Amino acid sequence: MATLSGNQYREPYEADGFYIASEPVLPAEAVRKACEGMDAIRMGHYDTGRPPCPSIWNPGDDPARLCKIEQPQFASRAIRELLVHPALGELAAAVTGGEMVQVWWVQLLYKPPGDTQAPTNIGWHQDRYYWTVWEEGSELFTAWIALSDVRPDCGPMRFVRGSHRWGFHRGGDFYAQDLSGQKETLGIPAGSAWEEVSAILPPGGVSFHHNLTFHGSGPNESGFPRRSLAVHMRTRNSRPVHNERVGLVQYIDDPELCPVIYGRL
Ligand SMILES: O=C(O)CCC(=O)C(=O)O
Repeated sequence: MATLSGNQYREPYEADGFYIASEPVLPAEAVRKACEGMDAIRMGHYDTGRPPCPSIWNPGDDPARLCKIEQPQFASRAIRELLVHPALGELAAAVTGGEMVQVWWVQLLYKPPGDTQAPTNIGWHQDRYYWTVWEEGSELFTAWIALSDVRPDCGPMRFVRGSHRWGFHRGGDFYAQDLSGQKETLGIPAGSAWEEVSAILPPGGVSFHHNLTFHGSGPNESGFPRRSLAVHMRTRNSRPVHNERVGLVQYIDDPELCPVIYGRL
């Protein structure tokens, strides 16, 4: 059903646990507007009239810390529009082979630059650890949209190649700051190689990763903010535990907030 043909998208995703689209997928104008939406949310201005979900970073908090805001599409029209751009859904379907793709949770991530003591690293983790509201085996993945130029010195996300085949480990921690120390505690399967691949992306570029792929990121030494949206998606092969609408899945029946961006539910 995917309109982007061929296995060039799906094969690397299945082999490596990630796919990096290093050419812009989303148009510059839509990305520019989403950046304005991001700035507005960071200042507490919501053009939809609705705030994002409770978040670890709130307007007025230390600008030197990593800013993570939950469900920014609740609060910004431009971010909503970016998520439903057809190119994103088509690529997500091509990468995962999904006949249906739905956005079910979004995180705004703004990693400030600077040689600062404030925590801006993102520790090694598997997203599945945080997604216990979904039944085991659910097809869940993340599209990470770059809203700024994500160069090697910006603290890009780093994927561990093939780690989606290592099973589920409980040792990951999004908030860990010592990435090299943490790596030693993760219990990598014997005989497996730890190979990190940086997701270098232009504005509008997108990477996709499997829910078991280990990933993390270091400091932003570029002098300008690293801006992105982590867009958590699912295919039809997914189901909330007991089919209940609680926690992270509580909004999935609302197509305005959790749009189906490819196929039909
Ligand atoms: O932005 C990062 O460096 C990591 C984001 C992340 O953990 C995710 O998208 O799942």
